[in-house]
Amino acid sequence: MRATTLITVAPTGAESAKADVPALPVTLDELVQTARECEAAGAAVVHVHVRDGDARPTLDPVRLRDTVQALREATGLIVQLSTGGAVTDSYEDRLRVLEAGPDGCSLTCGTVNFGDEVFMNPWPFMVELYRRTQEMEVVPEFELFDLGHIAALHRLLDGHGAPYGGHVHCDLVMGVPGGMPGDARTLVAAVEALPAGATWSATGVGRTSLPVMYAALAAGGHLRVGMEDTLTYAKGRPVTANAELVDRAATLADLAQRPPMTAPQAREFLGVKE
Ligand code: KMH
Ligand code: ZN
Repeated sequence: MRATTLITVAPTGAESAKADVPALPVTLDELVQTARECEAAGAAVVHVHVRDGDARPTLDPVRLRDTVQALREATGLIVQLSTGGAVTDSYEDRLRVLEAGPDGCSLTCGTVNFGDEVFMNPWPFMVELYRRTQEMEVVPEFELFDLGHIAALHRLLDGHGAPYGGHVHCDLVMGVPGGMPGDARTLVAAVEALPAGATWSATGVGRTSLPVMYAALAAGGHLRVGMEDTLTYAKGRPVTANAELVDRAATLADLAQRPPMTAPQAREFLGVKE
């Protein structure tokens, strides 16, 4: 079978304000439209953060459920909900995200400094979230912001069994101020420390987006791009739409002779429930 590249789009995030970034998709209509464009450009997974009526990040259960349903109706994308939310969200609200019935969710494997804030993921929270993914048949994607998070991932898998779907897929989130740097040598060190058989994507935040993308393709990894992670397409040139980031990732994947994975291929690859 020909090698392919899984492309995930993270279109919104919880950190940027609509007032500062008018192209950010924050309403349900904007998100669905973005998801359609990104699917056409080569994405197979959408990593979702939801906003409220004032465009502020929210984990409101009704909005989350409506969003999952709308994305399923409008696209074939795998719907992965963020359980990271915003740094201000409570553990209880973050655990409740799974009740919206997504295909997958993020599961961050440790606490990390996050710019001037702290993104909290203490061990008991990680374990409880992992247990609920198994019980509720949601495929977790292990978010790794630092090398120490990989040690926590080993501990989680050793002590608490295999993930739902039977496959360990990770995302190296690189270049966050406080986490691991977004460069090739750190990426290689992280990949070498992953559990045997795990697959991985990489995300370079801010100006590390391109170096991380090239390093990931060279090292056989998959890609995550989107306005959650990068607001600048090139120096002095803001991103105008998520689809242009997906389009560039797809072009580079094609050039690397590993074209984008389709959503049905990605479902099988990740072990997502039919
Ligand atoms: N917004 C960050 C605090 C995730 O989606 O799981 C956490 C985050 C990771 O974005
Ligand atoms: Zn996120």
